[in-house]
Amino acid sequence: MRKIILTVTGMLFLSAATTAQAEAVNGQVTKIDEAAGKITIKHGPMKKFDMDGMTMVFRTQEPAMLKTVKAGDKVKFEADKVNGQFTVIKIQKN
Ligand SMILES: [Cu+2]
Repeated sequence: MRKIILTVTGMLFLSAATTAQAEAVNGQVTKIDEAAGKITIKHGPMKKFDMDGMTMVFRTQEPAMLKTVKAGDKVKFEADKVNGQFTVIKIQKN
């Protein structure tokens, strides 16, 4: 019984680690449109969306995010689909 509990704990830990890793995506900002609250990012593969690397436009959850980065910055970001649109949830300069 003890062995089973340890195994389950290990699996939970692994799946949590995998999820966190899949969410942090590397990219480079190519354009910022503060008025529209949008950001264009050349991003690496995003497992979460089964998407290869590409350059695309994201909405932002908070427009204030756009003041923390500029075109040309290499970033790490997290994205989600909000109301069917790809949206940056978190972004951080590398
Ligand atoms: Cu994409």
